[in-house]
Amino acid sequence: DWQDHSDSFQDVLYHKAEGIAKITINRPQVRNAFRPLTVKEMQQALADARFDENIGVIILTGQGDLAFCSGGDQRVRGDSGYKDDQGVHHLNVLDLQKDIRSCPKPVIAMIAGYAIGGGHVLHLICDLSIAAENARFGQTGPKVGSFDGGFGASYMASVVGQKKAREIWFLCRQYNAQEALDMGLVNTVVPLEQLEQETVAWCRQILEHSPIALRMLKSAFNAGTDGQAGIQELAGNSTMLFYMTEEGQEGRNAYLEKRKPDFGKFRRQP
Ligand code: 2NE
Repeated sequence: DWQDHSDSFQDVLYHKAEGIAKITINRPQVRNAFRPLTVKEMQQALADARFDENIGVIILTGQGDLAFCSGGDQRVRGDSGYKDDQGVHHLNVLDLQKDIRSCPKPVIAMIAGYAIGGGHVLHLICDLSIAAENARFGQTGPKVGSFDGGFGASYMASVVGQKKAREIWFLCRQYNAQEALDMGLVNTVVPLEQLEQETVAWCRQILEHSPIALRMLKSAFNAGTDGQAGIQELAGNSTMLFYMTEEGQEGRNAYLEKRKPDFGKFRRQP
């Protein structure tokens, strides 16, 4: 039973239940295209889920059966980004992508209908993607005068291979759920009516496992593709684990007690 935490949001629904947070883009009239406010609210919900100790896994999805997300709302696209109500131009979805990548909890895309353009990149960078049979995938950038040369290009190539990634971007075709499964773009395909049930089953299985092991693995996978920022995440987790040891705490304690640290009592592992 989902508990509703959407109160402060306009474009997003936010629910929690039994260790799972669910962030839903709620703009079905435009196939869940995002405007700057949508992205801002998704970032806020994601931050809440990250800092909520009871949450172990996060679902990202779109309202209705027709679309996960159709990318940036072209109606508010200005000359240098997407316009907010004050007229300021943003590409803040790139910040959201980084937030999803660096969130130490698994993020799962639950996809019914279209995942297109910037909406396709959003599912791509989630840790896992679960697709309904009616899901359709693709990029449109070169058709509408846009592109995502960040994760949208290089991370896509690491997921589906260089040839396929170039095909997806250069031809702007749409791919059905089975084709997406065949190229490793999604983890599984299920009948539409089972989409949420199956996604929750995957979440429950993840929730049975060690949070630190999952956290370390996510940052280890990121380290392989995210350069210095990926290494920083993995290293940050190492620091966290070191802080949890007596050896790490001896340094802190000695400093606070104004004495010389005694590291001699700790074994030097081979
Ligand atoms: C998603 C897709 C394929 C769905 O097609 P269909 O036939 O199911 O629906 P339809 O009739 O095209 O769309 C329904 C309504 O939603 C609006 C449409 O204009 C239409 O509105 P009305 O005519 O009923 O008033 N709508 C859909 N997507 C929208 C969008 N992105 N912005 C504003 N309104 C949208 C089909 O709708 C489609 O191809 N949509 C456009 C996909 C697209 O090109 N997205 C932008 C890519 S660029 C991007 O996202 C981006 C980036 O590349 C880099 C950084 C940040 C963002």
